[in-house]
Amino acid sequence: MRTAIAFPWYEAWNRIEGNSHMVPERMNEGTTTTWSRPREGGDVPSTRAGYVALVGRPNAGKSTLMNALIGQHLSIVTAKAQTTWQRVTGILTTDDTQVIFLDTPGLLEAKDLFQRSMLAAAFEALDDADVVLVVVDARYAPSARETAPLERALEVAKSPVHVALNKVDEASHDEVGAWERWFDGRASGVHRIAALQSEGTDSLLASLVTELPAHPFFFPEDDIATAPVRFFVAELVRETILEQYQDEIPYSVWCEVEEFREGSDPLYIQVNILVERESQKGIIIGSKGHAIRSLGEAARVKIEHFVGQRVYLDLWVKPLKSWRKSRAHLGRFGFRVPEDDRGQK
Ligand SMILES: Nc1nc2c(ncn2[C@@H]2O[C@H](COP(=O)(O)OP(=O)(O)O)[C@@H](O)[C@H]2O)c(=O)[nH]1
Ligand SMILES: [Mg+2]
Repeated sequence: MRTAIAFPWYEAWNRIEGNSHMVPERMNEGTTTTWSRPREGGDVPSTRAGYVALVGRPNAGKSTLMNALIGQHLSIVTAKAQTTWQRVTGILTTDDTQVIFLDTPGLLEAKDLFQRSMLAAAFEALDDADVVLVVVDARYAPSARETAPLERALEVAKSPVHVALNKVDEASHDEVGAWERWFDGRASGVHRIAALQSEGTDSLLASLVTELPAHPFFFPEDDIATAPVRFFVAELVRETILEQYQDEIPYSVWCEVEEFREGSDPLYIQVNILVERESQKGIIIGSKGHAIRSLGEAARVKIEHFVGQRVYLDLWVKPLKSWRKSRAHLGRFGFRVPEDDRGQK
């Protein structure tokens, strides 16, 4: 599925960076599927390009790894499980290779429509991948709880599978060895890494690249993502909510950019924080507004770093009753609500 790429990212990003000349005209048409560099002779492209899907259990370090490989904080990361809710695409381009990473929500036992939508995003990425990169938290032994969801993913994977045994900075020798034995015969390559320290990531990347097909680049060389800046801004607010609030609050919140005032200085951005229940609004705001002020300050610093300019962040909290249970709301927010899910709760 490599059609209908969304391009507002380029416009906003390049405006911010002042690089608008780097956006090919036709990228703005919205339906272009490929973009190729000039080829050197014959029909075989001199470049490699393809999709690598990062899949694995919640908290394995998939997003940390993608960010380390891209060299940008694109996909949000927290110590809490289930941080990534939707697929996030990150693009790494070198002279002759373009690797498009698909970061995905964790493989979990999906209990409701919301979780099934997250799982669907992970499986969709598996389907789109030229290489599947299974990321494992090697601090835990390969118990049935850890391996059962991986087995299901491996069953549907049609492309070569590589494994990143992550967090080797903290994992014991025994656990790492046990995982290597478990993947023996199940994967084309097993790599020991510590994504947080970018340890082992270069040689992992080199192995992934050898699996990619000869193909023209899919995206312009300067692009690092396919989603609009608005998506990343909203995600940074949600990341900060995951960091600053407890219990069910971070899982009841969806953030969306309501207004992004181009050209303003500081850049005015209004983000709506949608909560499931009226009572959660008070918790987000906190006594005398303390909580939301601290949220706003921390999120603003992250967003300023991301967009490279001063930002005025205006946060609004609004109830959107039971949005996690609504097909319509989930669909509008970009979740992959499974088509055949109507009968299920
Ligand atoms: N010790 C250690 N922690 C890591 C490493 N990679 C990721 N983490 C931590 O694991 C947690 C989950 O990471 P995240 O990337 O959000 O996992 P995801 O749910 O698989 O995307 C975060 O607290 C990361 O800082 C690593 O190599 N070593
Ligand atoms: Mg993640």
